[in-house]
Amino acid sequence: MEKICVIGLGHIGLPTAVMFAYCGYDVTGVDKSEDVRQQIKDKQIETQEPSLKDIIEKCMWDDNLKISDEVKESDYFIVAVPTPINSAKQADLTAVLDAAHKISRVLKKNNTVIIESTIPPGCTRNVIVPALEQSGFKAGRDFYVAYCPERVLPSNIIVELINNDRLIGGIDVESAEKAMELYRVFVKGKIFITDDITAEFSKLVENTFRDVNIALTNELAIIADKIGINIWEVIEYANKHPRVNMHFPGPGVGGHCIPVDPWFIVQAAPEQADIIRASRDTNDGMPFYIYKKIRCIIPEGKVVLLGCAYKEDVADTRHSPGIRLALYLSGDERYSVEIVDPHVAGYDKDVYAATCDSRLIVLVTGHRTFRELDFDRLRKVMSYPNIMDTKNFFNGSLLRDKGFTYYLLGDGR
Ligand code: SAJ
Repeated sequence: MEKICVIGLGHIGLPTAVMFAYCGYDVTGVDKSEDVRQQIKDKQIETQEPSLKDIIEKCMWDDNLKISDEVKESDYFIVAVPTPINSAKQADLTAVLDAAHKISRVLKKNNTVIIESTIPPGCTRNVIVPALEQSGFKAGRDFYVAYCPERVLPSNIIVELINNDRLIGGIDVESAEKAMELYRVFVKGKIFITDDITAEFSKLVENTFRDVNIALTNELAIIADKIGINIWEVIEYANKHPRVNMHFPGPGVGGHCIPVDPWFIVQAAPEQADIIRASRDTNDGMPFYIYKKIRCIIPEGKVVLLGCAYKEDVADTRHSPGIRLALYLSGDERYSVEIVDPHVAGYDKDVYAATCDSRLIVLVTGHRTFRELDFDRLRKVMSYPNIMDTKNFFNGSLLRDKGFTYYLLGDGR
């Protein structure tokens, strides 16, 4: 059976490696982290994907999923390593280049190299291909190169890997077709073919579209607070229009993609990307805006944040708005802050213990377990019954009936 080497066993690389192994390929999963490799071997991975662990077990039992720290000779190479931004908001391509150099040392004629990591436009052909050609082989002539972005939602990865449409950008048509043949073994969605730069840019645009639209609603929420209207009602009514589908305000934008990908476009066109940069600044400014609202609600005292994961029902805190908000509060001697998060290790799990003597609860992440809170009990343990809701998560009138003072981001009060 053909061999596939997947480099980077994170949120995307591991499920991708497992899918190909499940389809019978001889897959080697490579990760530089000994902890990551050991967790996979011991089937102790942190995942919200129940089926993932079962599939890993099966593939390792069938011995067509091997875990290694070394890039091995293969027919296909898939690069799924992180591409974070550095402090200058520029793409950090260290991991992608490291993977390309390691591939170049084992590359053979007619191999196919596929990049899944999110990268700035032009990176495949101007940065990665030259690194691969250090093998002595010529891209397009001796081996194939394609860019194939993923668009899966963490916590639903396996289903979306199989069913979502995929876009494949080849450095030439043959490269795109080689990659399409490979993904067709498990992708049931449509597969669209284009060139590498168009595929790179499309991925960035998908997430930039989301970031800009979230920024619009965050700016509207701030305006609604100023002019005294409820932005959530406005969005509900605006979305009744057959061609309007607004996003929603919140405490900021977290995760490893939405807050990062737009900066790759700004980097490619710094003079032109005004709306994109301004949207990033708006979204990144939301934790501080929430902090200023807290200062207007209580002059001092204990604040409890419900949630620090970047979004509901995940354990990921990358670029998390809740963590940023907690830093503002803990840096202000007038406040003490505690975080309750049922999913993220190292934080309180007992809301009632954490909210003892608190003056304010702030809903930051809409974990579904927060829907079962006993507010009568919370009312008894808090010293002041204040609740701020940054996601329109709770039923404000019910809380007011229970004696809470309920504050909602963007409702003009
Ligand atoms: N958020 C809002 N308002 C909204 C939607 C989201 O404030 O209306 C916030 C969330 O709370 C979170 C952040 O934005 O902090 C990101 O949320 P997300 O739902 O976009 O979650 P991600 O980053 O896990 O997934 C996105 C998805 N991209 C798009 O929806 C265009 C996913 O399909 C991508 O695969 C993923 O980024 C990625 O890996 O690129």
